[in-house]
Amino acid sequence: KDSRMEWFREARFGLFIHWGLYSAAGGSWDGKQYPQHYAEWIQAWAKVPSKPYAEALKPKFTASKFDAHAWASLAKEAGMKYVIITSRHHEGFSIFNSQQPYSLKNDITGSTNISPMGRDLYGEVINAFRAQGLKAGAYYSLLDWQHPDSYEGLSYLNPNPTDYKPNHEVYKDYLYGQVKELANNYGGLDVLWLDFSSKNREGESWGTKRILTDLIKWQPQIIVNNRFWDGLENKNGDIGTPEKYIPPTGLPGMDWEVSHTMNESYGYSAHDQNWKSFDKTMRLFIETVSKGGNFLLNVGPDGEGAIPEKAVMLLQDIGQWMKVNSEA
Ligand code: FUL
Repeated sequence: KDSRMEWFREARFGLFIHWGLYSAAGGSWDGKQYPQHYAEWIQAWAKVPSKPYAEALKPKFTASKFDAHAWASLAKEAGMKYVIITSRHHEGFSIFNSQQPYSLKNDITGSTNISPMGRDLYGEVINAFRAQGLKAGAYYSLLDWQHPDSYEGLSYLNPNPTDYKPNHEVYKDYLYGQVKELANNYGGLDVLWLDFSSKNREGESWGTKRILTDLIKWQPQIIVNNRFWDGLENKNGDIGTPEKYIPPTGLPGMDWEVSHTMNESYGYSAHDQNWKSFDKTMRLFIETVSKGGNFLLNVGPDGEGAIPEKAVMLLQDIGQWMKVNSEA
């Protein structure tokens, strides 16, 4: 385990990217603004079934301004050592080109893969960051709001026909198949960041044993976070993942990483303008690192793939600070 954790313990600083259909909604639905926190939950906040959700947002999720190399340079210049990007969030739409059978139960037009034609946005990000020498990992949601065989969640919005009984085995195979693709089709996977199992949804609900047993064969160096309930070698995963919160005494006996947002939300929200100052961000960063954790700082690009200007500026300022303060 120590050898797997080596780079992570040195890394200290990473980039979290939340990017999916929700990014194209920008925190509003039908002209109504929803709370700043967690704009990637807009489908749940606005109670939108998957079909109209996908129909409204797919055309807006163009990635027309997206430049993977620019993102990677921005992160590298800021002193970051790794990236974690949402391959698929709770909404159930993937930015990687999955070959897994997807559900069209909700009459979703076309595929649940949302990369624009001919592209694989997840792959572009992973390759660009790895090319710059950064480690790269996938955030992958265990919850799925569109799959007919997933567990509860938003299924009340996408009711199955009354004679349909969800078969969770089908869903487990789907998870297994997608993780297999992420681990094998992109030249490497340094972290699998699963999100999340709740009470009464322990590892075996997701088919943990099978996934983890094979995952370590596919990627012997992989690090898995603790939101799967059962982790590799450690009941609670390789890394603890406090969210927008720094535990006062760190997480004794465990490697960990705090994810923090620059404004309030992880996913892009046009009306969330509550940006943290450079000073505030650095205080959080330094506090985290001084307590033994890594700082995973989030950006939420919009549906065109533009990172908000304020976020870009903050990363550039951090880069300046790093240059002045690094030992090298
Ligand atoms: C949470 C998710 O529900 C949020 O949307 C976000 O991805 C955060 C990092 O993890 O559990």
